[in-house]
Amino acid sequence: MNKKTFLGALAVLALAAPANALECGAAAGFNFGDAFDLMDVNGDGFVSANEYAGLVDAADQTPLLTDAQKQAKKKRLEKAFKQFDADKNDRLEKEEFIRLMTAETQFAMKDQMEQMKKFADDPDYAEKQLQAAMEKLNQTMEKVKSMPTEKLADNFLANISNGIADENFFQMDKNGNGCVTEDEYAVYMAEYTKKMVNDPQFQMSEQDFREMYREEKKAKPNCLTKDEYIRNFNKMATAPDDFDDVDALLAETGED
Ligand SMILES: [Ca+2]
Ligand SMILES: [Ca+2]
Repeated sequence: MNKKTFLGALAVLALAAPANALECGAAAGFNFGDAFDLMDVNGDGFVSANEYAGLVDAADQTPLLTDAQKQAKKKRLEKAFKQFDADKNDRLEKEEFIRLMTAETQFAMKDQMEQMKKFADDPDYAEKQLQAAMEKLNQTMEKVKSMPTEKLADNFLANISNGIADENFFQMDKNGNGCVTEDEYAVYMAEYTKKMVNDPQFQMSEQDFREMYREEKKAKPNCLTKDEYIRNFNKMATAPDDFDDVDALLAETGED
């Protein structure tokens, strides 16, 4: 393997997968506070076990790690969630997350050093790994290129919106049985929108959400499923496009 290929392998190591990107980003001055904001999908100020699972799964996508290394990384990350949850509230506040990522970076660097050593010792192995990684990257690029920009943007927004809805559902469905009751929904949503919407004029009360809950099409009474909630949430998220509804809302709140 010549020097150019070796440098290429280094570049591939730095690519794509979120966990890895976060680590590399940190080296490039991207701070873990920014990483926290990315991981806190629904923006409520903490990373839940559900949001954190995205980071653990991303270990599978870490370029050039062996399967054994990926598994070890996932186990390590799973354990870290409990270890770094200092106040034991099953969620990572910003400080806790930053401490976790700082420790994880050390491990990730060790993994990469091991890989680099293997590459240096075995050029054929390195070449093969590099080719596989490049192929994967090309496939992703082709997929992205073949999609019209508008569709790409729509998908991007839909992913964000569905991600937020998914996390909210996880928070509301306390016993994890796939059903959110009217009480769970109304209490959580009123609290959540209070946090997200600064202008009190556009905040909604628990009573507003109770009415919304009753109007939502549900297969079972007093049980909002995740699919139903995602539909409900997306409807709410796109409401401002519907001018009649905004006018009605303004009229209701006594605003001309
Ligand atoms: Ca969150
Ligand atoms: Ca905590």
